[in-house]
Amino acid sequence: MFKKILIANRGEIAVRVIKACREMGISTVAVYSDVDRKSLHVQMADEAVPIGPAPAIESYLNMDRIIAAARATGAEAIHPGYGFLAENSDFARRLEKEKIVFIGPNSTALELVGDKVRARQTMEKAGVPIIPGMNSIPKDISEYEVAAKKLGYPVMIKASAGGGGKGMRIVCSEQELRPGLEAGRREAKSAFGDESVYLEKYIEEPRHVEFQVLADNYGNTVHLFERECSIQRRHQKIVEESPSQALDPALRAKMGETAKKVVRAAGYNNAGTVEFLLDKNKNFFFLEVNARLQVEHPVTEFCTGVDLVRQQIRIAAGEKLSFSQKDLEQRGHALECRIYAEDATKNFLPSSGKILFLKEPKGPGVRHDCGVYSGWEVPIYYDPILAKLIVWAEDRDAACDRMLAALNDYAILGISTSISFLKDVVNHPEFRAGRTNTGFIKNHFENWGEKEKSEDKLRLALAAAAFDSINSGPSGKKVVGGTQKATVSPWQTLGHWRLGEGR
Ligand code: MV4
Repeated sequence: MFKKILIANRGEIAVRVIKACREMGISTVAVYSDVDRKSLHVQMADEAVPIGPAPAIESYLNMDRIIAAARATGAEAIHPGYGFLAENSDFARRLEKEKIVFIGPNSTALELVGDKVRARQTMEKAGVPIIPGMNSIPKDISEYEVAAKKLGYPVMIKASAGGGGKGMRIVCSEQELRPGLEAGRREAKSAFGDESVYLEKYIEEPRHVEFQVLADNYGNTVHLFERECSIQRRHQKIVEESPSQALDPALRAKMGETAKKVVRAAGYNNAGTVEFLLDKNKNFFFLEVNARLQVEHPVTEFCTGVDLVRQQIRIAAGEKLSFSQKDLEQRGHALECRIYAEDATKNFLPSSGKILFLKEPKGPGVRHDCGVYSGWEVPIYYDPILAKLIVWAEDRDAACDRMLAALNDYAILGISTSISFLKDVVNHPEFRAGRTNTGFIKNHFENWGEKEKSEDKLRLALAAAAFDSINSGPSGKKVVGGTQKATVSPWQTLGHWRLGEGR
């Protein structure tokens, strides 16, 4: 086993990896940019190395600086977290040459799954269902026209080097195809440095269901069931859960076996996620492989009891999987809400500034994966995720109740967060009924920000009144024996008030 690991990331995921290392008796090296000098991951690691200025391209994406930091500290392996260099096959290949272990898949598999068209070819050959569409990049526009006509409109333009929704567009008619392709190519060229685009049949309001997989270096492969991630806004996931309401045991087994087939066909190892789209008739199609530990991995950890980061590290150290498929089962129901520093009433604009107060929810079945602390300043340079709130309960209804109670018990002051928006999502009757698909936010929360803004003034007035009544005795609570109890800060007894979100 490794003695020392460098974590090439920041925020809640760096903290998550550090915690796994501590449990395993592995020392940790954090890296940090100039604006992250006081960040939680830096404080928690055994050692910390500065790697450059705030812009990610000069720090967290700077391979030379990160490799130099590993050399200088004697770290034998690097955990990339998610984002940044996590799915960069050049980085994985460089580490292979440098004899530093990349805690992730081998560079060849990483390269294959990063090329969507090649991945489609490979999966089709392996007998994995793929969305009807093109399996090569044509030279001539006329070939796109022929393909689109054959597929039938609407079709979707996707970038071969894309993924996660970047560079996608829907085309509803032949007239839109040419301008769509031109714009799509331009976008792909500037975003990925590769203008290759291809067409797929457009699947309307699908569900996004993904399977967690683990593969060791000896050909042993397991799946750890699914996560449903249909609640998204502009390809940003908001709420994730396991199990999915859309699967029955037979479909789950079939998709799980298909996910393992994907892993084997790609020569993939370590942890990964196989994404599927599920259409209205419950047909499923392979979409892509996410070759990293995902943000939403804790819902799988809750339902299976497997620590995915520990497994990643064990596999990277050359150990065999210590369990097989029959040892795994899904228990109960888990939900995750992503806590973003953003203002839902200002079109979800990122919010930066100092966190003046943080009260984290606690309790049975509540997990808070947090990358921030009270007094810390949120920088503008990176993904605005602050923390994740994950709950587990015996069934979905109980998990929703637990999530709402935890969100109500959660206070972050000084910056705007997505907490109030999340409460309304989890409380929505369609969500409670399990009727989620990728159109959920657009269909039910289009004008949420405007409505929220107008209700805010009323809330402030009510909060002021609550303050007042607290100062004259805890509101709604009997004062025992006629003597007044010590004043309770409203932040300790916080219900569903929202105050001080930077407005
Ligand atoms: C699609 C699709 C419908 N039809 N492909 C989005 C993320 C990326 N991994 C692929 N994605 C999709 N691909 C076809 N042929 C729907 C999505 C999709 C989606 C699309 C619009 C709005 C939200 C979405 C959420 C998940 C998936």
